[in-house]
Amino acid sequence: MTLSSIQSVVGRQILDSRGRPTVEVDVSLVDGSLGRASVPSGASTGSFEAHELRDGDATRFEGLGVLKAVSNINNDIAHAISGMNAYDQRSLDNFLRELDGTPQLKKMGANAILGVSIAVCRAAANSLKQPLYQRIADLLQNPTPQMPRPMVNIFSGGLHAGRGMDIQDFLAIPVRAQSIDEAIHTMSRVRNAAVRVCQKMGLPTLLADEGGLSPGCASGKDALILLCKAIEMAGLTPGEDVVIAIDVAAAAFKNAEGHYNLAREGKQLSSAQMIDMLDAWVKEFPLVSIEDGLDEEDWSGWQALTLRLGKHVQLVGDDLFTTNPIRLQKGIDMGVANGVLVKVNQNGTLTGTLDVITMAKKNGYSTIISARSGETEDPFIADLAVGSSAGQIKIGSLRTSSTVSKYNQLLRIEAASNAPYVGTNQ
Ligand code: 2PG
Ligand code: MG
Repeated sequence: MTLSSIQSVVGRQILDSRGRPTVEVDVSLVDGSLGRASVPSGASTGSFEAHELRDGDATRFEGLGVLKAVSNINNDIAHAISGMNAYDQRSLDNFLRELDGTPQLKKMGANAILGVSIAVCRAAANSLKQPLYQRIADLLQNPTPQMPRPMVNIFSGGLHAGRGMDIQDFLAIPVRAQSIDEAIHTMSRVRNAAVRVCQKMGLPTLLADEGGLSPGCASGKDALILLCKAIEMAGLTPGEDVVIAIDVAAAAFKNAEGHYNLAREGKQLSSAQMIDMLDAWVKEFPLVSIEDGLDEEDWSGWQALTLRLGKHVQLVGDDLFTTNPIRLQKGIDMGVANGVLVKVNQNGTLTGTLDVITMAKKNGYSTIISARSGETEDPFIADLAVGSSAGQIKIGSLRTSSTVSKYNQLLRIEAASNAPYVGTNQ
């Protein structure tokens, strides 16, 4: 036992931003340092994500309880990692994977393992009297932490808004801003103007799962027009001050016959027709980033999409890669996509996530640290984005405390650190 040894591990069930149960973990070290972490949860999940262990007891929280995962933390995991050195994150994460013994962490639950992994990282940062982002930078041997550029959800559809629109996310990216503070202000202007545009057009302004609006546009093109209007109404120029990203989340509407079923539009498209549609949007709008433009198993479609648009558009794999090194390697080998969405709970451990970021960067893929549509007030991903110099972060909209907690953490880090904003000189 040394001062940085793990002394206690306590898991509990708390609620996420959708009011569903999730895991929270407290880790304490011999020197008295504490680390707390809670685990996010997706709605449009990729099939190859690490396994979220749910109780399945229909009498409690509609089967979504996480008491089994909590019990795994408080018994097997707490017992097994007691006395381990919290400074050795890689050994700890490897050990947790071995303890589980399944590739998708089905036995302990990725929610159990991830909660412990992040709580240990925080406890170690506290023990070392380091900001969390600096601890992450040290784990990556990254000498230059950097503030990320945010992509901010303005309009939602898909599984985040009762399928009110076929395409899941319409996001704004501030390209003129020179600091996170200015970037957030620019996005706040767009978000507020979006409300005014919707009100003017008689469209609903109630919040979707990630704090964006769900105007229920009949087509993706209509939503892009609406977003450009919001940017203009904010007194900003689309394409100059603010550009656009979308998350198609195509796996959520690919049907059993292999067609992309745009139900709101009443259209069934082939892979090639989807690519034509996305290409047309890129030509007509300042659309610079497309996530999950095709299904997670449509590898040949992805190759064609990358050949067509990959030179000048960021093509991001989320459900496609699921923050999984094997899937990312396949994408690299096949020339598929040029960006990776990074979600800690898709991978299951912090070290595994950092390894995916390293692999992406080595191969020239951009990295976007992303929240899930079910979040807690834990701002961990803000520190992860800065410490890994990921370049970009996707958090949701500028509403609700689970989302705003991350933006606020970025503001705190910017105010207290020398980390330059992405794209500014270092
Ligand atoms: C996504 C995320 C966030 P979810 O698809 O990128 O928008 O959603 O957490 O539901 O997978
Ligand atoms: Mg996505």
